[in-house]
Amino acid sequence: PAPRTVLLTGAAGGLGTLMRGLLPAYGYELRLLDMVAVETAEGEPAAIKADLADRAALREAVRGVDAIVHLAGISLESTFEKILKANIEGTYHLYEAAREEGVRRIVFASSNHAIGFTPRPQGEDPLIPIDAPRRPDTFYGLSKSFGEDLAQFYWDKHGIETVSVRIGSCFMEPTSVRMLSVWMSPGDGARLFHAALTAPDVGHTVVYGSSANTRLWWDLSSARALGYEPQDDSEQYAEKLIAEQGELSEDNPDHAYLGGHFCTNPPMWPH
Ligand code: NAI
Ligand code: 15L
Repeated sequence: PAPRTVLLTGAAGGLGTLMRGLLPAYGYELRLLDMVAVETAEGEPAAIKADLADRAALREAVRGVDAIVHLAGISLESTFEKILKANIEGTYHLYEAAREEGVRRIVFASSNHAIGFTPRPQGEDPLIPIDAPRRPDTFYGLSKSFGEDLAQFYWDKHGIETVSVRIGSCFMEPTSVRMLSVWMSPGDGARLFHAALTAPDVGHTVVYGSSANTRLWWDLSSARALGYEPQDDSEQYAEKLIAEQGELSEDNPDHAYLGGHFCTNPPMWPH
């Protein structure tokens, strides 16, 4: 049966806030978790305030849910020590809680930065396939690479299914020329998470997470195979962004790779 009760970790964050608004329309009953207080709207359930380091709290949080959408973690570059605790150990703790409580499906927020040092397609180059070798561009990207391996391991060893979504940039609008290629509209994000929650027999499936952008860099076929049908295209923002910022020049090291500026000058998590 399709999952109904879903634990959403990272519910206070940017993507968590967008998905809290959009996923209930698909019939999900969300349980919210974050280490910081979640400012819930009227009608939303009170959130669980817990750190991914708190095994007992995680076990209680996952008890009885049909699936987990795992967004919590450090979402930009940070020190290795902080990434280790939040993203590597934290994701392990969540999978252990899922195993102990019998949760069978997880949607893992991976990132394009797991393959950030992949040269971006230029001109007529083919789209980047989903089985391109991983080339993390940061400790952050390295933690997403670990998360994908962890997901594979929990499928092979414990039969817990995961869809790892290598999200591009999910924000209300694209704000850079690079984002024209990797943008995922919030509406498409919800469509993709819904497909990842409901597609049968996913085992561990890795997909790119973006809209059907005209300037797309990667192959969406593994996402489409789950039933994902993107409805949006960033192209409507192209003229304005290119007028403001100029086209990506091929000799600019910041734009030579899929991960863009994360390869050279990654934005740091503020906490
Ligand atoms: P965000 O930084 O706005 O939100 C992350 C949330 O996780 C925060 O509310 C934070 O309090 C919580 N969190 C951090 N460490 C935690 C811990 N140890 N225990 C419990 N909660 C903790 O990030 P955003 O943009 O909402 O991204 C959500 C997820 O999606 C992240 O895992 C990020 O790496 C991933 N992602 C997001 C992309 C995007 O375009 N927004 C692109 C690629 C990946
Ligand atoms: C990510 O992984 C970050 O979490 C998000 O904030 C964006 O910076 C995104 O990648 C991106 O590549 O634009």
